[in-house]
Amino acid sequence: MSSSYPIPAKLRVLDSHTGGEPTRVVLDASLDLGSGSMAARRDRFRADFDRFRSAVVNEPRGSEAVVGALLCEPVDPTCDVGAIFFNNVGFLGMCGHATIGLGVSLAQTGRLEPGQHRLDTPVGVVPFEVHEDRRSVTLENIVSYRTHAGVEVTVRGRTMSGEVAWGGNWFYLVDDHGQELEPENAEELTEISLEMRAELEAQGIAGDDGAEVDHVELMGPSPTDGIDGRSFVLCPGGAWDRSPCGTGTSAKVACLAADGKLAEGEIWRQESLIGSVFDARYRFDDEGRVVPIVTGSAWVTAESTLIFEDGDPLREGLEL
Ligand code: PYC
Repeated sequence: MSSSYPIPAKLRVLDSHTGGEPTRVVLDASLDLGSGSMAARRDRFRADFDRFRSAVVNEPRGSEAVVGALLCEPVDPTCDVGAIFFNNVGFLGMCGHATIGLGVSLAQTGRLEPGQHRLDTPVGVVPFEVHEDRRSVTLENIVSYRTHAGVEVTVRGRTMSGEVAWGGNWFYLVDDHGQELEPENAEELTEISLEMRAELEAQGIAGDDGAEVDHVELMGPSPTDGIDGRSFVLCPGGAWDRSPCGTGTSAKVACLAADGKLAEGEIWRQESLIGSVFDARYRFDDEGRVVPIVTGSAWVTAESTLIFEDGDPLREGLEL
């Protein structure tokens, strides 16, 4: 962190939730992130402004579930919006629920018209459509794919087999975990998923270029007709995603496509632990790669100004 960087006294934000998962869009941070690519700007954010990240999303102004979206000028000239996503412990590549939250928040407050837009992110360009209701958004995620199948982990004496896939973040997806995916089990599911993640790390299982597989996605059946699967997603900072997780749904779709279990254009409806739903499908790009397309809805919860008073011992947030 650059110790000379002052947390601003005030910061305007838009808060929303997408299927229960909070997003905080930062409107006017004016951080000097340089003139490089979006990934280089994310790296500069991480290196020089990490206290800012913590101040915005952590308690007492946020919570471990909040994903921040720093609104920035896009680098790609075909884009009209840029964003860098971050959470209680660091940075995300892409974030599906936050892209939906961002689109709805900007549309509901008159900053973006319904229609087609293009979001520049550190991991690629994400075209998205804000629908006329200004409530729902369809995003075309970056190319998603499975890198490993049949990856075994043993936790509490049970050996499970799962897949590693990229959907804008790295996921370990497991079906045969033997757990009930119910909200009252959230604490236990979190513990088990943390143990699985530690086990993956101990085995040296990683994504491309040695990237940490920092999300765990437990899949199971839904009790509701018309829903194809329920997911519990553990996020990098130990929070669980209240939404079905846009990048996690993308990773799932990539795995289904790899197994020939979901055809191009066919709908996969994935719900979260609390029953919120994303509709997903995919198309093949020119190189035959899977491009997930995810639709969900968000609700604005606040248009506010965060205040960082001089002398507040928690000005930089509480990093637990
Ligand atoms: O929706 O992609 C997502 C996401 C990632 C982490 C939390 N939500």
